[in-house]
Amino acid sequence: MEKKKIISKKKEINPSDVTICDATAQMLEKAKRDGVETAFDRAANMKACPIGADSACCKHCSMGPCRLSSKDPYGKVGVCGATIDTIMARNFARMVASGSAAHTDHGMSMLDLFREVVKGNITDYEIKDPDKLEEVASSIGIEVEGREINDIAMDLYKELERTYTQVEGEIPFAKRVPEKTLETWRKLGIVPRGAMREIMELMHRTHMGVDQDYENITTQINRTALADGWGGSMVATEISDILFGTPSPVSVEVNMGVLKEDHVNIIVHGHEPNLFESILVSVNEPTLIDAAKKAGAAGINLVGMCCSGAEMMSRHGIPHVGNFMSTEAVLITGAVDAMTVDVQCIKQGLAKVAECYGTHLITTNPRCHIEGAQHMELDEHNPSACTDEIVIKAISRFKNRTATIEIPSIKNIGVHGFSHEYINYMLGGSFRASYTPLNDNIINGRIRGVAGVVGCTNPRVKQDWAHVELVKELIKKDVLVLQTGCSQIALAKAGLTSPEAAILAGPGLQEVCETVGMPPVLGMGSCVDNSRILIAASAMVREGGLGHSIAELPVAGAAPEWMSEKAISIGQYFVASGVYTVFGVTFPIIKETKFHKLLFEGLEKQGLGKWGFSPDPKEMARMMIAHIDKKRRELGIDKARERVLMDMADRQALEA
Ligand code: SF4
Ligand code: MSK
Repeated sequence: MEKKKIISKKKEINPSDVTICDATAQMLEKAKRDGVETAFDRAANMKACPIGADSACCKHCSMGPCRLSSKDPYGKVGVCGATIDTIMARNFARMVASGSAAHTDHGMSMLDLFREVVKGNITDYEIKDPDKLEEVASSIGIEVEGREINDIAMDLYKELERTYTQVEGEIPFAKRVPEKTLETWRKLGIVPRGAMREIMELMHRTHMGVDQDYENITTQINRTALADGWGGSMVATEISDILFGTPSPVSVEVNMGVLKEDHVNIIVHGHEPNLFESILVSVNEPTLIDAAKKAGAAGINLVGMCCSGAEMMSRHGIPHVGNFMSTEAVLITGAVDAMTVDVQCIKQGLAKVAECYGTHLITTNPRCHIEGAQHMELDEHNPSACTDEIVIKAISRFKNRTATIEIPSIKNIGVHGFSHEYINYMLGGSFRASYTPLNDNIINGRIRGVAGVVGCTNPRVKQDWAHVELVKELIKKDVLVLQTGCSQIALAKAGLTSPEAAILAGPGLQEVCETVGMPPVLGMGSCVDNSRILIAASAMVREGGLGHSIAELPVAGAAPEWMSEKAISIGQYFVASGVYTVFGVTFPIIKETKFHKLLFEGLEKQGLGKWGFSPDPKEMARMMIAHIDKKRRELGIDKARERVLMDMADRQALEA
């Protein structure tokens, strides 16, 4: 019998169905005309594997791969006898190990750079924020009084190196953890020793035939995630601030309208700030500006993307062109002369799109090469050799542009750069910098609680939609929102990072925002900068009046459009620190299994936080607010809130 030919037809996407970012949608329309494919098209044509999505398969040895059933999870076991709980816990553990490795390796690179700067072997970077250096050093017990900056810096380096290499004991930043939270960790045996040891042990324990008890695996999951949040990520943030400056609020332009047709456009995308800092020097080099002008350009336009961009907008007010799901779309403008990338969240698909438009896609980090991209390694001993060359390549592409250019004329302005130091100062004032006003406003109920809304964008969800809907709902209910990473950019594009957005907040939060002149949504930087949220939470505990551990605070976290393993590690370190953390999109565990119950209920009973899940942002907000209200009740401050609402109602009645 003649076999019927099956002609598979690719599903076409409708841009307005896959993103609420108008600039990205406009570029997806252009992509269709230009015959260019993006991750949005691939997602529409790639059905996610349902067994993989539930983590119900194992390929840890060649007796498998073993596929268990999501519908009947206890119906069978792997060839070795591994149960569904073991298999899911091991898979989840390896996501945490990988995410934690990414952040800690980034942090270690920053620390390597810091050491070489302090030793004088690298001279193109310097200690820009000596106050922060002293503050970080004293926070972990290093004497600073009357000492030379370089001596303090060397001691700080030696101490922070333990974050990675220590085999026994507690990581240095454990000293910053509120006492009661730390006690819980000690009791559970989850205070990290050193990141290398924790990640190594987690990989060992998840090897075939080692740890086959989901509860015991979870102990090491917690320890490894905490080695990220209070270790690698925190070191990355603190050292970057010391070397490049601690952010303070700055007005920034965001969205694709920041590209300029008559300029040489260069985008930096990735995560490590040193590449961006050096390229910033190169674009200001008079000979290179002259070269750009000779090529017919009005100048050189340097803009950021993703988390590199989030760091640079916070430190220097450099315009930001978009988040993770816009990285291909921005190349479709045809206006990008060079996109340079270092590590993390860099889609391989960029190489093909860049080729279509003649854009130079340049990798600069030895850890990340991409087939089809040009590799030009950044050597911190002589960074301009790489970054000048990138600018020269961009100029030559400008001179020989052939691609049709279409730049969406959309720009949004917001205020970003709220480091925890600045929040302290902003609320308390320069003479009494403290978290007291924040705590007071939470206690009196003007601010109901604090939410961290962070994380990626993901083509399985309408881009930016879940972030924006969730945050709008939270601020409407008087919840102050702290943000990092791609989520922050989603809200910036929606106009919610400007002080004027206070009008969208509930009456209590609006009053606080208007008094201080701040937006209801505070952008704190890149995804490693989630450590700033941990420090802010610790400061709230220390300030008093809101319990003695992070788990007692009226706070919650969310990553409504997460996609990376780093996001899972971040979620887990927030949970292990005591925060109720709700994820969207999908959760890589089968419901109604023992492992699920442990993550979603059991950890809270141990004195930690817990996971939550909902793909619906409104439901997510409801869950977070219910948790915040529960914490307020437990703290006995729920009545204060009722009083404030009564005051407000009274005032409105008077006004009427
Ligand atoms: Fe299958 Fe066990 Fe091997 Fe995993 S470790 S692939 S469950 S036999
Ligand atoms: S870049 S990890 S997509 S936030 Fe940090 Fe954005 Fe998520 Fe990457």
